[in-house]
Amino acid sequence: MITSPVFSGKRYAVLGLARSGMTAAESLLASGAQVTAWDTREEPRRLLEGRADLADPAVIDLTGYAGVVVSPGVPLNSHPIAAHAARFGVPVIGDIELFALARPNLPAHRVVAITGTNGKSTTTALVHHVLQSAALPVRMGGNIGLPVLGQNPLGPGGIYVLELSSYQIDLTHSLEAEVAVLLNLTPDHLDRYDGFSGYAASKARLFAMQRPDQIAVFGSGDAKTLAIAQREAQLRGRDKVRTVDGKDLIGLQPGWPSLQGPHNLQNAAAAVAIAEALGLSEGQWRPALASFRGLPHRMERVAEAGGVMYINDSKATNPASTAPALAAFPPHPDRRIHWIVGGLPKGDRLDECAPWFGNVAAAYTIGDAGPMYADLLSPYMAVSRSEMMCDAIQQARAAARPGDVVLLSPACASFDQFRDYEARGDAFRQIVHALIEDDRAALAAVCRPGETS
Ligand code: UMA
Ligand code: ADP
Repeated sequence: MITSPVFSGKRYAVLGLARSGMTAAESLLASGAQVTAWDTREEPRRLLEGRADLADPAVIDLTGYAGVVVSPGVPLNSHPIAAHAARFGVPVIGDIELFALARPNLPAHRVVAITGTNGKSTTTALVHHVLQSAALPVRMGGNIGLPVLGQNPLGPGGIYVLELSSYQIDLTHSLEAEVAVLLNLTPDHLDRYDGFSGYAASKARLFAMQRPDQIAVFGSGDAKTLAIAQREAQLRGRDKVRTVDGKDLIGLQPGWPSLQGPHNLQNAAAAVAIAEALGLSEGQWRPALASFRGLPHRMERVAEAGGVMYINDSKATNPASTAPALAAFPPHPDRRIHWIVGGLPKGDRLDECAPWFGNVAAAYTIGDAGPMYADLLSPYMAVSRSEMMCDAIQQARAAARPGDVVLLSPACASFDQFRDYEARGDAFRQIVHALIEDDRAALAAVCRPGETS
């Protein structure tokens, strides 16, 4: 666990006690801070009983508090905590800001901070893999699911690779990342921001926090990202700003089994720029791109049966992240895509996917977005209004011929039918395996009554 003497004797409030909040509370307590903690759920509160004061920071007197540590999942735009803390002049921060404050007391190290609408986890895991393959001391944390304060601190020369969501950046004020990265920007999380511009401005703050001598890396696939890159080049000089398109790596890409598709070219190009900014040579990063083994739920090949490939891309939670999945299988007489799409929609269009509709043999629509997507897609392809994942997979399996691909790439959030994208991907994997193995008990366990045909 990362702790710091700078927190000792100070008073902090912690709102939200899931992964990041609970780790922050534990780190503050271990650092000798006084902690007032709260979660609307009773269960995590109980874990801190006797060690922290249990009270809701949104209603208590915050006089004398050094900060309110808020979890990324607490919507700052609608929750009363922001206005309440402002009344007492107390900063609203997150676990990444605590890490930033702890940095001066850690052994000399560097930080790589990676953000973007899509590709953050893949790029973060890839950079971690590249640095580890070069035998550098490295830790991976942040939005990828591993709170950074829960990591053991590195010795001198270490590198922390952090995946940062816009929510986390909003709660961070002083992170000077030696290398900061923005992969891309497309509309997402619009319930939390004042439009697309508000969301983009949140991401851009990662660079405003850097010192002018630090390196910024940008993807070049969209105008919003390029505009931020241009502004940073004016502010800190072109030699500190790298814009990557991956064209120089196209020839190498066939040798990367887990980095296929144009989106992964962008991720790999960013990873190479980061590696080089950190002083690695081509001899160090090149073999690591080939040995990288992807992450679950991102174009994950879960099974091949009867010549049909089953692919779990549950992490594709918006149309821009589904588009590269459809593009990854160009039309071929012996390979057609059976596309399972839908969930909790982020909008009412699939524009980013439209250029690749020709690659799809049939769509199987599920979840809240199902009826809307069925109407939208039926002029372009055969559509089954499947509603439920079990039915969608069974119908796709029945229609698929050897060589075809059954692809779950929902373009939507998962919360209408599943706990999160991981639960949705796990369900896909379990149903596929149960069907292939003809395991009726396993199938009944995942599919609710009436869901299987
Ligand atoms: N809560 C309250 N009161 C409220 C609202 C919420 O008490 O009014 C409580 C909830 O009961 C919950 C906590 O606050 O216990 C909120 O927790 P959280 O949702 O922030 O969950 P964590 O486990 O701390 O996970 C967070 C990130 N979650 C979100 O951004 C929603 C995780 O990103 C991240 O991996 C983790 O910190 C570690 O850094 C997940 C995510 O979905 C993967 N991120 C979004 C995305 O990738 O699209 C941004
Ligand atoms: P994030 O952590 O930003 O959500 P992931 O690496 O987990 O990103 O990938 C999420 C989804 O986005 C995957 O389904 C993948 O197909 C797609 N994706 C990955 N990288 C990119 C990219 N650079 N551009 C667009 N889509 C991408």
